[in-house]
Amino acid sequence: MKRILTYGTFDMLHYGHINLLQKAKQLGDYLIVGLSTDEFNNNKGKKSFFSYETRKVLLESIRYVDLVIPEKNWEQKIIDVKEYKVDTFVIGDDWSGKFDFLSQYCEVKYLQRTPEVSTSQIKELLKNK
Ligand code: C2G
Repeated sequence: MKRILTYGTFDMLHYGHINLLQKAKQLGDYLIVGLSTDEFNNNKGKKSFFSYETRKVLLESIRYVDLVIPEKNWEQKIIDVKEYKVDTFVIGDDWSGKFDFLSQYCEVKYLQRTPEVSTSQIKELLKNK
């Protein structure tokens, strides 16, 4: 069984996220998503609209997602890759090159980001309504 791992905040879930998750799942058989906790989001300089628990329920309802784990810090990726016997780490190409260090533990793939949609854009539209 080919195991895939990705990470993200996945706030205000939209089709850019779904595209990424669908493409990630197509790379293997089992998709693990490391979901940024509210505390880690602060560390990332992001404030999500939905809480970790809400974002987790939404992610778990997506057919491509097999397991959601908390992403609490930048350092856990190597541990997660080993613990979950990950074959491929995948993330959007807005992170291109940033996680190449994982290539000694698993395959690393950067997938094309879906243009023209983002959580910040959706928040902006809602604010101006
Ligand atoms: N994404 C995408 N297309 C978009 C928006 C997002 O493909 N229009 C992808 C991102 O590239 C990422 C995933 O969806 O792979 C989740 O995006 P975010 O929630 O913005 O995640 P981010 O804040 O980039 O967190 O340790 C890694 C970080 O936790 C990644």
